[in-house]
Amino acid sequence: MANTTTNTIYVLNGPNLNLLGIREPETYGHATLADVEKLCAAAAAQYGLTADCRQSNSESELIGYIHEAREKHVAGIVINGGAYSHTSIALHDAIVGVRIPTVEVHVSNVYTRESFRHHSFIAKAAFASLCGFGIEGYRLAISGLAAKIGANAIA
Ligand code: CA2
Repeated sequence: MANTTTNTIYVLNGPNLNLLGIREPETYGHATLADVEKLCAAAAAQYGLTADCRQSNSESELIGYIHEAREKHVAGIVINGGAYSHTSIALHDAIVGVRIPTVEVHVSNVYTRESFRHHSFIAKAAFASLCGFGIEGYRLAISGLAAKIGANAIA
């Protein structure tokens, strides 16, 4: 059977990102996860893509979503792995394993924060990483992903 990719992208948010806008606004801003998902839907639509947004506090569930992306022939992945970015070889391996173009996003500038946030296992598996743009980073990630997969802006 032909392995045709769909026009769906997965936007995956990891642990504690459900708290966006609820606490620590000085670090993460005032926008909520619902705002992020709305932004992603609109940004994806500009390229004729559909953003399927998921959030999980479970490493295992996030790995399941990445595997599901391959089974469903998803065109690309935008992932904010939260703190698992800094710890999870398993997420790294899942992204490498599915061979789907993946962009890493962080809301905050992880390099101006604690040194334990300076390393990302996900970054080694992603074709690009963005941080420090606040939730605008998701729009930039989708735009870059669209270019990578050859999805053009629609009029
Ligand atoms: O800057 C990012 O997007 C992070 O991925 C956010 C993670 C953090 O562990 C990463 O180092 C960088 C944290 C998720 C959000 O956690 C919150 C906790 C309390 C209130 C609001 C958000």
